[in-house]
Amino acid sequence: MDFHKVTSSQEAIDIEHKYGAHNYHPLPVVLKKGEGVHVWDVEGKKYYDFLSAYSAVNQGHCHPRILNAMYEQAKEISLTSRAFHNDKLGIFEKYASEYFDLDKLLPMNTGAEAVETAIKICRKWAYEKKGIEEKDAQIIVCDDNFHGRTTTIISFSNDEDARKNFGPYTPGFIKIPYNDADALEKAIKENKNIAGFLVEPIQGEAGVNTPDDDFMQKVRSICTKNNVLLMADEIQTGIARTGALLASCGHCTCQGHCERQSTYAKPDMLILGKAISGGAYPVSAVMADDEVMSVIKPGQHGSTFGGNPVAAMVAMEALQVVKDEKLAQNARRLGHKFREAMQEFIATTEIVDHVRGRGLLNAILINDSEDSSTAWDICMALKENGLLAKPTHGNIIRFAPPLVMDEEQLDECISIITSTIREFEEKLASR
Ligand code: IF1
Repeated sequence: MDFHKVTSSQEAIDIEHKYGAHNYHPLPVVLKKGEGVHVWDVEGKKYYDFLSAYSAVNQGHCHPRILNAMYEQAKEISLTSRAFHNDKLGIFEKYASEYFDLDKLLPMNTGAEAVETAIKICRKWAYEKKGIEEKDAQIIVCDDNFHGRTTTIISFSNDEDARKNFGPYTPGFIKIPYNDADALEKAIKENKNIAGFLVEPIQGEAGVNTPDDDFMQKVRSICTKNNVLLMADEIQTGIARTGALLASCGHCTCQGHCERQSTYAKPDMLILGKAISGGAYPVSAVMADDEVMSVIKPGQHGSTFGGNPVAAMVAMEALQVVKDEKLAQNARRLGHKFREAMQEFIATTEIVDHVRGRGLLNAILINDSEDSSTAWDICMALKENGLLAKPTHGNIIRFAPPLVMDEEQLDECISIITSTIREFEEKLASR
């Protein structure tokens, strides 16, 4: 069937505006093709992708091994539902269990579904294993969190855009400041019904809010001491993005010479999504040891697509690519280089306040108010100069290229970013 093909970016934008819900405000660029660190728009203009679909495309666009895994499985059988077994799910579960050193995996599709799954398991564990009275379980979360957009998840968000007029909200959550282990200890001491602590090892949407190096280690020991489940949302920070396999656990693929190995903590529940599939197919998962995962019995949780054979094969190949191509090591090395180069540049400009991040999850803070259009305007100028990035929360620009980037490409991108901001600053000064 020959469906209509758009002949211009503007036509695509117009059709989307007329027939699509307006739940996003994208940069005015229409992408048609992706390969590795590059994407092309409808008119054939080439860009460096510095967002990687919010860290889903860590392995690069259209990775041949991942695409092949998807095609080879899809032409055998794509979906069985869990009413029957399929010949790939168990293989994936075993592969992931050995890869992340946790006994079991519960497969879902989107990140929010995996976060919801973790919340349900945590509550069930609290009632059936910890002995908290049913319906009294409380889960501690952090200010400025982002864990997805379902009704329960936005119930504990403090982002008014994400939660306003979506009530009534789900109860059972207590908020503490991010990067504050003492506040966690205090909240647990003050409430006997604490079931778990849900946390991003680095807060992506909050603007790559990077905690103290020992934050996760501290919360690990507090949770252990108080029999509280540590739930690490690694949907955006996981799969080598921050220069280790996981931002919160020491199982990085550098075989132990990771400079931060000792500060890491292994979560009781590991929540994965996005790059677990290299962005080729929706795959997410919750992983936990038997003591926790055993609370889920047949018929108590599930999903039509969760654990389908295509998801299984795509995820295994995507995870194997991370190891074979040493993406964690590459992200760590190039991330240091990126932040050093940006620090040098920042010393020569008024418009950028600082750079922060780990591995290839970084952000710059623009010296302007949150509601100014400066960050957006800089991203528009970057787009003109062949690099795509998007502001998060007003005056912060997140920089997260695919982890397959090489040094020469990074040097070119650093040059595009610094020259664009320089140009932008000069234009501002001449007004
Ligand atoms: C959007 C943000 C990023 C996530 C973490 C769970 C999820 C996400 C740490 C849910 C998803 C995406 C969602 C997407 C934009 C993007 C995002 F800006 F929304 F906050 F990355 F920072 N935990 N993040 O980052 O996973 O259900 O989307 O598969 O909703 O606009 P999902």
